[in-house]
Amino acid sequence: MRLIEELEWRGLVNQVTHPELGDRLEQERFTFYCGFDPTAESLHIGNLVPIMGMMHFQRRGHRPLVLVGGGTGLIGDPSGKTEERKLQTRENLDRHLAGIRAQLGRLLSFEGDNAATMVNNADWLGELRLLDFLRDTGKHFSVNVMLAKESVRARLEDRDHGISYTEFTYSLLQAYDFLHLHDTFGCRLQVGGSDQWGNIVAGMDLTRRLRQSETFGLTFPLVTKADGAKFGKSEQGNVWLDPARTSPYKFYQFWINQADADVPRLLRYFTFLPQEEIAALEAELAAAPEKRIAHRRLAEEVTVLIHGTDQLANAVKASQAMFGGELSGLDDATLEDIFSEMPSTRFPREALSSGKPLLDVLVESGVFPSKGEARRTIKSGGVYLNNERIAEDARLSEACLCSERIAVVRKGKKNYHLLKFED
Ligand code: 485
Repeated sequence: MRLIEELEWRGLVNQVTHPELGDRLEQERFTFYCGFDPTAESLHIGNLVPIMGMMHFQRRGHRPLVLVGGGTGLIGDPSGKTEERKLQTRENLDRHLAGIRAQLGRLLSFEGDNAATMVNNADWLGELRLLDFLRDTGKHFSVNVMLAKESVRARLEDRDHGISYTEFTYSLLQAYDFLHLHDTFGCRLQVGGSDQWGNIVAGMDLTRRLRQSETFGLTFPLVTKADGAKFGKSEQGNVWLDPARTSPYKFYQFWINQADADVPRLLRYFTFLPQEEIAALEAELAAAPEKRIAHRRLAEEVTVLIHGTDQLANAVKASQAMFGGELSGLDDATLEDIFSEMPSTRFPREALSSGKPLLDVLVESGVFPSKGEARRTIKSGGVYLNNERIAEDARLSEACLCSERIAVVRKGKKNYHLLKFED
């Protein structure tokens, strides 16, 4: 399958500037670029579609330039935004830049004959002199045309959410980047999300006017869910690629919990699985959705891609723990993460050596309203400590701990309660 056909089959193409781009991508090796502004310290899964897109291009032999917006990040792209952004401080921007550079660095290949190159537009935008810029670049932009662009037009209608001169200038800077990368690296294609269309075309126009060179653009879709909602947020907010912000377990669970109707599309977007394999998973999903085989495969593929195989193994183990699986070997942090939505009670560490009956502990921590009820449920085999059934006469001891400080109580199938023994 040709690259463009694969991208189309996966639903990864929103628009192309030239109908012949697909042919050209088979005949020539392109240097292409995609830009990321350092608006946060980590990328989130909203950025994953363009990253997957870049990876597809690289796998087919094209050369990626990964641009981080150390310059444009100081300005703020108004595309798709309904309000003026707050300016970032330079210190925050530097921190964000370091974070996203590291993440992008792990996803693309920086080796081989189509090795990716990372560039930072602060290196050239920072050198621009205002008068030169206005004369050499600004003169090629028509304010009339700019005002008609979607990103600007939306902001003109509403006085309260207007647009500053600063943000208005953003697309000139991105256009200048394309020109610069064309001159420096022979870059002929820019890719980005559908909100970047206007900026991409602006750069193509500038390069045509100043260099008489033909350049290309391709945009990826914005991912939405079957119910129309924005994709990529959980109830707790963004799903980040940084494991310190969204743990690999939570990340894995995010994919497992997708609606059945979304899974076929997500498999195409976010995995490199071939067509036949995705078709087989879709058939499985239609025949036996309750088995969640396709969901699990999706979660595994994306978790490995972002967090690696060790973290995937942990995430799978943690997920099984929730359903009564083995808990030993999980540490405090993992247990707190898995059971973050469950209640917990703190006890002093000394309680462990007190030999106190577990019955009392279960009442003190509110797992049961009375000893009588606790006793009855234990007798019927419905109370577990670290997922092992407990006896009526069980007592507290160090052996009750599952990890460094935590013992996990379960009542019935899924009612968990953590006991935390602290110094
Ligand atoms: O020369 C460039 C300088 C900056 C940029 C691109 C080229 C960044 C771009 N203006 C932007 O704002 N991108 C967004 C970002 O950085 O978060 C998102 C887009 C999304 C997709 C993604 O970046 O909203 O559609 O392009 C990679």
